[in-house]
Amino acid sequence: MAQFDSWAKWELRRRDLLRAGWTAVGLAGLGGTWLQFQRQRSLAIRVPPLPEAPVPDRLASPMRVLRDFDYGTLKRENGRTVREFEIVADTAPLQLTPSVSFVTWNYNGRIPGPTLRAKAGDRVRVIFRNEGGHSHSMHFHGVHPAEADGVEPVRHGETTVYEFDAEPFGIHLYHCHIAPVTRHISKGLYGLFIIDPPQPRPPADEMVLVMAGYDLDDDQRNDLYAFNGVPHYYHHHPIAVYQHQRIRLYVLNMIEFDAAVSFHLHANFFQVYPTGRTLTPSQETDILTLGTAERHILEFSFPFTGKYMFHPHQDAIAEAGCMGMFDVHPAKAKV
Ligand SMILES: [Cu+2]
Repeated sequence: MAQFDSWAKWELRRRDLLRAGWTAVGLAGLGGTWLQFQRQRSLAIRVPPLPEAPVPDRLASPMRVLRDFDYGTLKRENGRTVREFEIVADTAPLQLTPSVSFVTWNYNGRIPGPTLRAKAGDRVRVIFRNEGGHSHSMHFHGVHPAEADGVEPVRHGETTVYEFDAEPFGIHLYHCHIAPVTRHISKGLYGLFIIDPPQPRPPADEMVLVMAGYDLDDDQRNDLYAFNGVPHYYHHHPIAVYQHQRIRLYVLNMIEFDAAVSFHLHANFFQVYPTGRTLTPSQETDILTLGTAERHILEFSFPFTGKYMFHPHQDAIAEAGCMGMFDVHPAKAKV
């Protein structure tokens, strides 16, 4: 359980830091109330301990990425709640398979980048520093003025600030927008940007699944694929969940070079909240097709225990790394 212990300590440290930051800026009654509410809600959800598994690389840690949400540092300015995020672009090698090392471009030393999370109407301030060796940027999806659109290059060694209101609620993304954009994205410069609705969604075991591809030889075709950065990871290290408990997936297709892929869940059906823009589902299905940058919220629970695959139904893509499994434990089991 060494990995879980260290992860749990890391998570506790993160919460301590959040709590400390909270007190420091005196946020009682402000956006902090919402954060506190989110935390209390999450206590109603039981999350199985992470399975014992080696961390494949310090750059990518799919089990940590899975349930990690960055709420930023809360500040109060001119009567408004501001969420401040610090993002650094960097370059680093990532071990994709035992025999394949790939030079990534990444945000905050991880792929995908941090899952940034705000509440609709918050002011969002992103302090972006480029240490990557090439020009990069952060382009956010959502509604904002032109100056916050993130299409201007930020040169190596420079810092820029993107500031805008978090609108509209839903599941969005950010990515580098420097040409050739496909290359900057497929090297690893992307992440999720979740804007929660004013009335929070019901409690659930919330997870992030970002599909991506790797073009190893610059021929504009992907050679490997992955959920949350590392090919085949959740296939070899299934995600433990509890039977009968609501699961909420934030799913993003960030695969370049392939026009579209699907997301298919075995032995179950899920409810779809398109782009997270609704509070009621639009359909129930077991397969959903997503173009590049398309993303949706999916909700379901498992009626039976056991192991169940999830993957694109483009099976060559699944077999090249975009494959995962849920391991469903009995509702009252002590895992
Ligand atoms: Cu870039």
